[in-house]
Amino acid sequence: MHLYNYDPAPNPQRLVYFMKLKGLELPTTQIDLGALEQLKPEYQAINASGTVPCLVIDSGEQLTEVIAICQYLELLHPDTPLMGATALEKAQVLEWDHKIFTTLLSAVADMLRNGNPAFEGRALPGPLNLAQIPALVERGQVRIQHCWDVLNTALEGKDFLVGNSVTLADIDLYVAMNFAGWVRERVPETASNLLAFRDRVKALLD
Ligand SMILES: N[C@@H](CCC(=O)N[C@@H](CS)C(=O)NCC(=O)O)C(=O)O
Repeated sequence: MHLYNYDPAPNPQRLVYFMKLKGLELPTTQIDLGALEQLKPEYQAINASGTVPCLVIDSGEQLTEVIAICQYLELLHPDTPLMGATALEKAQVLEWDHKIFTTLLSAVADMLRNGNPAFEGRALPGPLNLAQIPALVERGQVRIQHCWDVLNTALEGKDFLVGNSVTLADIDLYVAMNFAGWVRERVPETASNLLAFRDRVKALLD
């Protein structure tokens, strides 16, 4: 197995933390997104979508979505389950993973990629050279504020999003909260459950 990743970027970070909690290490090549190595033909021959992470398994097949890579590693290494223990917990981890990806993480990405000149002509990851849409910056801000409310309520009386121990859902939320800092969107002081959650998960992950 070989992993292509870029540890500082948010989606790769979800996987880095997942593997850290599992105690897993894989041979890894860093694809430097800052140097646009993901756009080079050498990497596109490995992963045509030009995104990281990408896990190439021994058969030569690839997995290019964090959720699929985590699921694969969870099944191969079921000790220290990070994707739920019961049928309901497993479904809840997927539910939160999808929700966080499509709401908070996507809103932060919209703000970053549509507002920062570094992403001109590359407003979405991948091979399409799409123009920025400045209105998505303001929309992203509104979406993020809404997410803080929803997540703060979801964490009322709970240490973790699902069950009684840390899961991929918590990793996703922690990474997305830090990613929001990239666009200077801070969790409001009133969102006390969310702030306590961040400290709790940070102590486990960092
Ligand atoms: N669907 C992918 C998303 C991966 C993704 O968007 N990765 C970003 C880094 S956070 C990327 O590769 N960006 C490349 C680019 O901006 O060209 C997943 O969940 O793994």
